[in-house]
Amino acid sequence: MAEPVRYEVVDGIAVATLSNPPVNALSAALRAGLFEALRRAEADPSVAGLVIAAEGRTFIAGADISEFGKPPASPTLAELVAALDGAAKPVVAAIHAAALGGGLEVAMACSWRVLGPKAKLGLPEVKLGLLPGSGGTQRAPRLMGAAAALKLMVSGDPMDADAAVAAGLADTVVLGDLLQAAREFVKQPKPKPVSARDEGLGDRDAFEKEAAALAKRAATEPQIADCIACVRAAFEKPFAEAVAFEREAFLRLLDDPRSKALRHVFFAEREAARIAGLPKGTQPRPVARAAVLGSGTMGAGIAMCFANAGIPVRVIETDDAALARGMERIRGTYESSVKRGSLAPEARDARLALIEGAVGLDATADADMVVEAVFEEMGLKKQVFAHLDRVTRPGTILASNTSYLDIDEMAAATSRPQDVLGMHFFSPANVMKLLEVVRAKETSPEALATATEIGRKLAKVPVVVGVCHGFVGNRMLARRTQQAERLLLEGAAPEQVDRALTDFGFRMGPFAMADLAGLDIGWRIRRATGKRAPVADALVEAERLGQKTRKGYYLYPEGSRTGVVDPEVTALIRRVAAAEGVEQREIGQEEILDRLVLPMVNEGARILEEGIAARPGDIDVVWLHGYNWPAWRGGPMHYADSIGLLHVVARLAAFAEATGDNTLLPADLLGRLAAEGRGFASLKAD
Ligand code: 3H9
Repeated sequence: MAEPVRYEVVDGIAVATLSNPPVNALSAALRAGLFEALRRAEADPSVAGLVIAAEGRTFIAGADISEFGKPPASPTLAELVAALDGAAKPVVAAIHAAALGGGLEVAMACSWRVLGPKAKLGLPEVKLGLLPGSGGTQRAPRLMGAAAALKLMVSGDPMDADAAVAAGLADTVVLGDLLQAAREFVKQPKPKPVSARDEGLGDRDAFEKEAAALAKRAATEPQIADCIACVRAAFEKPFAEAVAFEREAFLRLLDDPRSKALRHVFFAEREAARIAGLPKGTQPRPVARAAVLGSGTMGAGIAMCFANAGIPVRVIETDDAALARGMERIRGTYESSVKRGSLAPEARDARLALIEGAVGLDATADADMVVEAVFEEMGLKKQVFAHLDRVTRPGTILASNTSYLDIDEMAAATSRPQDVLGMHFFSPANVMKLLEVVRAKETSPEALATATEIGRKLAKVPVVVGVCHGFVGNRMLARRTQQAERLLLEGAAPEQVDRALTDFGFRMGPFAMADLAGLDIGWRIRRATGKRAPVADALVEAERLGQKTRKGYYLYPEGSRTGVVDPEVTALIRRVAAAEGVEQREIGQEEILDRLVLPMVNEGARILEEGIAARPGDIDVVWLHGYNWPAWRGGPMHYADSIGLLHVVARLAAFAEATGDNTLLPADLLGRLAAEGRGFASLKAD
């Protein structure tokens, strides 16, 4: 492998050029190379100073996250930063792109920071449940003032070049030759190190005000509380002591399960973006025009996704009246974004100009991709696919937005099953990030690559899944829904069940969610599939359809979207339980949580066994972006690993025995991993 740091001396100035693809993370080799470059520059009497520059799409993306948890290799980042800070000769960071986390900490230990126009400076550690752990909590406050530095750290978002200079974090933006400009800085007298610029901390009251405003986040996110404590230490402790304090906090956070979960999410998201088993060199097809069939809530939302990404899209309906309603729905959604201030009127106009309405399937003839969002009825879907097969060009991607129907059956209605797949958007489609890309038996690698590539262009997180009822997300959700209903029969109250999940970190529990979505939706699906849910069915039969009828699992007083407990529901549940012959009892919160979550994990294990998902991390990504699973819990499969699979197996087996429900028996894969003392994460290495 090429050396990650190239050292050269030109006209008495040393330049260390970093090259550690893909993002110049501060791996042990990069740290050693940079440390050595500094040593050589310091030792060479003919050298006036050192410029640190980098090649590639980032300056330095930060510490190498994949090294966390491994024994530290010398020089550590802390040693490197201390050496830069204490250098006798001037050191200039020539930052052409993003300098993040440890990357910015390296830059802040230099004498000057010279930026190219595309530079971005940020401390994103909080997003990984961490804080800047190499002096960042001490140097940023000395450069930009403590209050502004705290803001930068807790947001985790980077500043652009001009803003960074205006804030004092960097010295100048250079439009021309960045390296040349950095060399000019070396010729200036060396300023005192940033570590000694205590006067830069600014007003303590302003900092305390900023800290007080963060009280709510600090109570639930330990890294926020630690950021505040470390910046406060900058006022109260000598520099070296404050850095040691920061180090201690960093190491504590590194070991916290919440940070481990967030780091798992970081890698799982990136891994999910790689399609398992795709032949090397597979190229996505260009998609210049799209068509969406149906302009109901889903269809309209999907069409907006294309327009938001700048892709012209035709919305197709069966008649003029339905089309007019659909186009009005789209206009209305954009309009409310403009009213809320989240969309500029010009952007609304540009997006609307990309959406065209048409009646009849023949209007798909010039599309490169068609997404059907018609009624969930197999007969209808097959007719639609057969028609699309006749009118669209060869190679056009034919996608179904079905939530649970068999894509293979739809593909069989065409003469080109290789172009057919599922693109399962989540509601509201223009907001939710998840896109399940469903690979059918004969879907071609090109079609799969095209759908995932388009998913990314639409700002979605695409995850490839296989064909089965409900795919990954809804198949697992069905297990949770089943248990939620069953828990009511056994004596848990709806608010108790909801609280188990909101306490866990979800924004809403299953019953508050059902009331929001409307109870009739599930009821209709159960009717069509011959299933029953005694409590949910009884509520619908009592015309309690949720928020839209102001009563469902809860009661919604006039004008309120927050449900209150309704004694009528308590009585209804009791009646239904008696009719079903289920004895009611007191159920604790811990059991409720386990009954809701562990059967999902079990179903996830079956999904892995069947190859419906390629990796446990893919399942986690589905739940994070499709169902708002709390990121700091890492997703259901990571959560199972974190509590231990032996425990999961024991709990499931006990639930199966107590309820007589054999679907709760631990899946083979789960049992095998637990017996071998392994977790789902170990499957990656298989
Ligand atoms: C830190 O610095 C702690 C210190 O304060 C103290 C330490 C003591 N490490 O996102 P992409 C990989 S904490 C290892 O698709 P983009 C990534 O996994 C760190 N690997 O590209 C992927 O690999 P693969 C603070 C990393 O152009 C590949 O690079 N820094 C790291 O869309 C491409 O990534 C951060 O939190 C890393 N630090 O976005 C920044 N970063 O190809 C985290 C990336 O095998 N990184 N990889 O899947 C990012 O936000 C984005 O990656 C970045 C590029 C914006 C840089």
